[in-house]
Amino acid sequence: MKSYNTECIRNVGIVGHGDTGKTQLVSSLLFTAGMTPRLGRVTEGSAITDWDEEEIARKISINSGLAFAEWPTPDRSDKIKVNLVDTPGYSMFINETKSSLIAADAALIVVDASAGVQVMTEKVWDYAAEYDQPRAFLLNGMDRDRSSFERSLGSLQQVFGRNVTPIELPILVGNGAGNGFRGVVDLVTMKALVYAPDGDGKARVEEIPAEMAEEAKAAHEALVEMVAEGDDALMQEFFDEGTLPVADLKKGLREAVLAKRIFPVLLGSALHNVGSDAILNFLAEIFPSPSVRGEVLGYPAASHHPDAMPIGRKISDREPVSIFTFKTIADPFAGRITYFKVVSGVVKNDVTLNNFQRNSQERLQHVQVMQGKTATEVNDLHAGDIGAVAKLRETTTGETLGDKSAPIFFPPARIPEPAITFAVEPKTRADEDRIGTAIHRILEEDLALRFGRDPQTKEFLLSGAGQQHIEVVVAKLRKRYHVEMTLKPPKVPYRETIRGKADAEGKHKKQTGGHGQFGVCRIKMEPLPRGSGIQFVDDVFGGAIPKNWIPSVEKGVRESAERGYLAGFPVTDFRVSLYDGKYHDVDSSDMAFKIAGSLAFRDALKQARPALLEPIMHVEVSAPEQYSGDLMGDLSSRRGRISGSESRSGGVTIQGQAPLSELLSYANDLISMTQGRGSYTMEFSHYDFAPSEIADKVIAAHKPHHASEEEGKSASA
Ligand SMILES: Nc1nc2c(ncn2[C@@H]2O[C@H](COP(=O)(O)OP(=O)(O)OP(=O)(O)O)[C@@H](O)[C@H]2O)c(=O)[nH]1
Ligand SMILES: [Mg+2]
Repeated sequence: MKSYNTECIRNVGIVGHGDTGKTQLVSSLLFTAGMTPRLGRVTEGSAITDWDEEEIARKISINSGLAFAEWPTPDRSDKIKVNLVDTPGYSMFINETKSSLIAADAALIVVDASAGVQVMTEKVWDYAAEYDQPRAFLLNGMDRDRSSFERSLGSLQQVFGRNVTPIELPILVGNGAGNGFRGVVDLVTMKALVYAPDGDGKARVEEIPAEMAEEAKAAHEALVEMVAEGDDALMQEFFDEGTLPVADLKKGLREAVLAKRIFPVLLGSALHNVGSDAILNFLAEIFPSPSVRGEVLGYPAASHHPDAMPIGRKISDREPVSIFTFKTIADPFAGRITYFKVVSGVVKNDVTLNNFQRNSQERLQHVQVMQGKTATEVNDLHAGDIGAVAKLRETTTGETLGDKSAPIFFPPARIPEPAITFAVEPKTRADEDRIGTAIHRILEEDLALRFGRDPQTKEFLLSGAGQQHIEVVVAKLRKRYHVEMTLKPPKVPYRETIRGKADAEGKHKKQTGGHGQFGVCRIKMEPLPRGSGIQFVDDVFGGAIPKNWIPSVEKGVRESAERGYLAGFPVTDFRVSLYDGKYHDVDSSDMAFKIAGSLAFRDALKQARPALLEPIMHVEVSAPEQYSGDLMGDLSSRRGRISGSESRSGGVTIQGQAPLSELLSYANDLISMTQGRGSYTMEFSHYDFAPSEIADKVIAAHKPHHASEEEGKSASA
């Protein structure tokens, strides 16, 4: 395998709403570039980047997939290596998209030409903007019956602004449906590109059809004007000549895209392989090479402080080696596979690098490039390239490795906290024994997943982005690791807090044989605003409790706050001030004061009018306009509050907030309400008091074992 220099590399994130054809597109591009002998198809389970068995079974992307196309350009003798990062579009798996898009230098946002902008279109736009990446759109599915170039373009411009500019126009026969989408007019070269449906993806170049000439000329001029706007010399040339030579137009477009002044729109049918070579030309010629995006910012490895001064690293072979890991695959047979981007320097096969986070050495045996699941070993990878390596000892996703002499730490993608928690139960004792190792591997792969144990019920808890996410994990556990788990109904992570103030004493005194135990503390407790957490204040004067026992009281308070009074949920948003106490020279101990702190806390909690908090989610629902009324009514009946709704190109997007407890079955309910045409996202927003009738039910269902409370009563009496 040839090795590619930085200037000959493009890293493109293929992103977009679910089911818009991203994975099919990647397979069609790979076939067009001659990378695969057959055109892989999602419907047949043969798409190159959906190779995981869960993906094949469900026909959706769950993981990001990696592939590359080698593609020639007119102005270079070498081919360009276009690395394609195919990402999931479903909201449940969108965290995976965010964490792998970080490796790209530009994003191709795939939009369904019959649906226009959808919920996840905006989300992935935001991710690309967060990473400061140039963006372009592909209106895919131009063969679909209900597709419309004008409507989709209108919806894109309405949401993302007038800088969304078509660089192609559709050539349609009849109404365009089925195979009536024949190709595109390339507004840069002003040629017609005509394709054989289900062919090799390469265009026959023709003159623009006469009936489109006028429309094409107007669109061409609009494009030229947009490009020239940012460049005085081009503007002058445009005024003098009335047009621009193709080479100048391309150069100007490249610069405008890089500067995020223009977001080009391309057209295609991934399914019928129409438009593919023009897309590859665009990715290779107009999208930037890694180096022209400038320096990558990192931090001195030693300092993880958020205010630390960043240091820049040029994407160049001449800089010290540094790589950033953006994905981990735990293969039960091949072991751990790590995807990484070479930020600087040249990574030679079998090199040993320093992991700056862990301060340990990792040997990169078998440096590879990926074509879906197929790995090919390479001798080296240059700055800006993307590759994979098997069997790193301890490195996981989001870490920086590099040359020991030049430490740097690239910030990882920020992934939100899980939205939902399920209790899972091992089917047998053997399953219980195996769960630990298996789940550990899956956690490494999936940054949006959490696993733990309920301190109260001892149940295993799995938290993730939604029910489907958790179901996929349970399926993986079964198929890959032969661990059988039963999924129980989802749990709402309620919290408890207080509404009033209290003053309490905790006294622990025991006289047994020799050494006694003695500790007394007095505390005040008061509520804090939502989101404050727990504050512990030392207000002890005159040594009523010696300094060294004060942390013991705090420990007692904090540990005790893990189980609330009402229903055993963690207590939060309060301040405890320790202001007095008593000690004994011989009998006082760390343990005695910890118990005293815990007793004082339990007593104060009871007095301070404990209350139940429930998580409130931010929800965004999109569906065809006709469902608007039903969806709003439904959200209100879920104790939801609607904060806005927007209509565009036949669709409506509704935003609002609702308690998580009312949304547990929303995924399924939405499907039946909208005949499967609605989609939604849900994100944790904040905690709020649960209304009393709800709180009463939750408390009744979670009757805590009152052991700790009994203990509290006897001791504080
Ligand atoms: N008619 C038509 N169907 C398409 C086109 N592209 C993809 N499809 C079909 O749309 C479905 C979804 O395609 P995928 O490539 O899996 O979509 P995706 O965007 O990768 O979906 P996620 O990864 O799950 O978000 C499949 O059944 C494809 O065959 C297209 O251009 N025209
Ligand atoms: Mg996909």
